[in-house]
Amino acid sequence: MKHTSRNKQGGVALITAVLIVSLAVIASVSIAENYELNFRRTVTAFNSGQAWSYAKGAEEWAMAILARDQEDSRDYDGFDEAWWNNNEPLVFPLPSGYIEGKLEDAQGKLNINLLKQGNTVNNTMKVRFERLFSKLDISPGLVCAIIDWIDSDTSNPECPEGAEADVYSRLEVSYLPADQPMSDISELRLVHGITDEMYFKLLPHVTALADLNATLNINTASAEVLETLGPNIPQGIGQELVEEREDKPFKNPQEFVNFLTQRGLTADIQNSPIAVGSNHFLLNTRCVIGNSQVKMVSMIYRGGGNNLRIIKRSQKL
Ligand SMILES: [Ca+2]
Ligand SMILES: [Ca+2]
Repeated sequence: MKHTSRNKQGGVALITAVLIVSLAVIASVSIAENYELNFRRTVTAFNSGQAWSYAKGAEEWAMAILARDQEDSRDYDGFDEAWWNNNEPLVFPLPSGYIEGKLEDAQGKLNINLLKQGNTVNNTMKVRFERLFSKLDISPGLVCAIIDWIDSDTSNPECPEGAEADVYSRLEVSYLPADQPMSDISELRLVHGITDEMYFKLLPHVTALADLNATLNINTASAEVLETLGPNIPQGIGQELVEEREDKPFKNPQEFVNFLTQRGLTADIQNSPIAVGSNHFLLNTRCVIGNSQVKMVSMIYRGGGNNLRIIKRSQKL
């Protein structure tokens, strides 16, 4: 009996021992997995922290280039200058990764926020947008919907294709228009009537800058945008202008006017002037370290006297 009991006790002890060993194995595996996970998390956090630091460093680099450009040539900003790299990013190797940066002019596009001038519609800008929309096979009436999106009025559509709050509130997923200037061009996707296809067609030619003094730079504007700057500018003239400025950037707006005059064309730039330089540049940065990637867009403001600063920064997916 005692023998049986001893055997039983021995059996229990053995089972307990096996259980303890099993628990210890499970615990150690779990600790190892957690350690591995935490280690990987720490490495990722470290790498992405480093990538952010490099991306911020790229801003300093871009501002130095723009400062030098200002010192070298105060009279214009064009594609023959050092800040422009043919729309290609400059790539720099890093320990276990790389960083790339691309600078572009933010003033080479039609600014949606200029469609309003105080409380009234800027008709010169409205007509430019309508011309652009027609060129891109988008209904020019939709310019009204954009004006309604940014104007403070909440109930009177600008034209039949316009849209104020009541239109948005009747949508399946309803929302309200901003009724104020756009803070980012991506808001255009929310404007009633603008499809994704239209948005991506418009994106190379339109922007949303808060600074209403940011005048269109004709040295970086697209052929399509250049053709919106006067009535009846035939298709092809924009491309001619783009080719002409390649070797000889415009040094003043009058050179552009003269180009049109020589071809019997006119520019309507009185109420919304054009410029040959820029104060706003976009830096697109991508930094890859190990498995971490940081993509950032920084808006650089360059005022007079080497006054350079970042005025907007957003992370891209
Ligand atoms: Ca310049
Ligand atoms: Ca409105």
